[in-house]
Amino acid sequence: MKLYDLELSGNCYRVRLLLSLLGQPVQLVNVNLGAGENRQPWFLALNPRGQVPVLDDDGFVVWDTLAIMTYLARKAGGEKWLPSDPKNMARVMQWLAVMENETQYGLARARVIASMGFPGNLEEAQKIGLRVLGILEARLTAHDWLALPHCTLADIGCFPYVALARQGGLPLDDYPAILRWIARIKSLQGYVAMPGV
Ligand SMILES: N[C@@H](CCC(=O)N[C@@H](CS)C(=O)NCC(=O)O)C(=O)O
Repeated sequence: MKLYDLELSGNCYRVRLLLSLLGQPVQLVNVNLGAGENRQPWFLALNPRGQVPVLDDDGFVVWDTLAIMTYLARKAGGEKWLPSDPKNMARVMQWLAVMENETQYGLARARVIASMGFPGNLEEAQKIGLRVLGILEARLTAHDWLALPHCTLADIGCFPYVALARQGGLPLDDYPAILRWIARIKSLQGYVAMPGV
């Protein structure tokens, strides 16, 4: 498998982490966004959105972390990461909706504005970030994992931008349940880190 990747991207990190937890070897191909490689015709042929990550599994090309994680979980993860039982699948999907929305528009956006000089409304992003941290803290105070009694795609999906929240000016000191959950993820067999996590 080949992953078109960027080391500092939390979106790409989700996929690298899942691949490692699944024990799947991968060849990483760094895409230089700063040099506009993602806007070159060869890359747009892989992903018309011009974004990383993109996975190429022996000629099967899929883009977007949600789609890639779904593919990998169902291909190599049995019933563990994204169960096929309707209720348990829905339990995982509702937290993946949080990954797609609040963690992205709150935590991830605050990070790129505060730490990487991207334009945008930091206060607005932090407000959304604080709201999602509150939701996660409440859930994780009562449960070890977000969706099911074990780690699933829901946890791996939400993890990167929560663990990087400090870079968006949102330290996690007041979120003990989130900190315990981060430690739990870090102790999983096959865990790999990224800079800042
Ligand atoms: N929803 C997409 C978001 C991917 C995304 O925003 N990737 C960023 C890097 S973190 C990117 O490639 N940005 C370049 C661009 O949009 O031009 C996913 O989950 O894969």
